[in-house]
Amino acid sequence: MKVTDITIRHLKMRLKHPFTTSFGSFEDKEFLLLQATDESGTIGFGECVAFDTPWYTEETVTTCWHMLEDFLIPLVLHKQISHPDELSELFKPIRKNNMAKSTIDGALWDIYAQQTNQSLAQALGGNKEKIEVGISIGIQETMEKQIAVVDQAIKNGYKRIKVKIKPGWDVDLIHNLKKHFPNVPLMADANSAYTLKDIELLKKLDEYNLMMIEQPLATDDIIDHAKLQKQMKTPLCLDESITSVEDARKAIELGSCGVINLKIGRVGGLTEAKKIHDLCEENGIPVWCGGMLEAGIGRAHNIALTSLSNFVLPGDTAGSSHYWEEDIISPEVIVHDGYITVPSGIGIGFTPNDKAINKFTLSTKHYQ
Ligand code: OSB
Ligand code: MG
Repeated sequence: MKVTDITIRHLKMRLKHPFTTSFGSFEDKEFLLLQATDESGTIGFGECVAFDTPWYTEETVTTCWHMLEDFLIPLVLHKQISHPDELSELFKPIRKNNMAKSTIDGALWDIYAQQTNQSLAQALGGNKEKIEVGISIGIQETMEKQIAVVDQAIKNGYKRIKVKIKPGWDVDLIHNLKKHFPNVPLMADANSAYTLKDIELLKKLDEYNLMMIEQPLATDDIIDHAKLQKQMKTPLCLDESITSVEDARKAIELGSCGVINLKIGRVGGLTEAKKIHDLCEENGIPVWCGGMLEAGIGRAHNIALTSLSNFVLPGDTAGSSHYWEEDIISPEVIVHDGYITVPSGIGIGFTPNDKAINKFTLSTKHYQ
């Protein structure tokens, strides 16, 4: 393939419910949508998962647009590329900026799948017909509200419940949830809100038989996580700390975690995500697919990735209607009894909804 045209759109979509984590709240999702056309006219889409604030990682909508426009798009336009894996070599001179890189990687994997007449899931080597779905629930204003929201999610059939914790909203929360829902697969995500000074508090969580505790310590740490893991029986799951297959290798070697949350954007694209998946599989580390409050294109890519064999735990890719009044793909992502069917149509298996995309677009720019 040879990409001849790229369009970047900046979209803003209102979340149905604000989403609150230990680091802040989201009411809207602003993001970039990249459309790449190759010389034969095949069109692929990539969704940039970066937020408009640098709270989760350092990248934002604006830094991604800058990296794409000034560095990444010029490396790709009019180049002969036979497989999206080649992007890792092309992008090597550019440090980090994984979410920006992943935006192009996603569009090229979409084109590649279409040109080889496969679904994106097949192109990636996935073999599941359906995937198990969990849900990530933000911090609520009161315990009553939190219990009610968890109750509703269980009734909606989600296969595991993840709640967000932060100092002052942790042991008591988990205690209450376990009391109300003793048999529900439950986990907690701290988004780096603690340090090793909190070890006694974190060890209290060991009593509750959580499936795992996600990213309790610093965003770039694997050393302290290894120390903590040695003192806890609950598996730790790394999210923010894993940005590459090298990070994953080191974390596994050190014993920093028992589980890895894989996010395509955080690791720089589907090619790197596959490498991490394979490494974890070889080492007996289960993975699951994390979420970035994606709109439909990003959601479709997550579903395709989750069809790989070592995604053995339910992920955070919930249905479109959990987040949006209207999504930007047709059909929307639907959850049935806690499962999403992996589409078998070629490419991502969902059609971008031009009308919805236009409605949510704030600005557009073309590159040739
Ligand atoms: O840490 O996984 C996270 C949302 C925003 C930023 C970070 C995270 C999350 C989620 C929500 O947990 C996942 C989703 O529903 O898309
Ligand atoms: Mg997380």
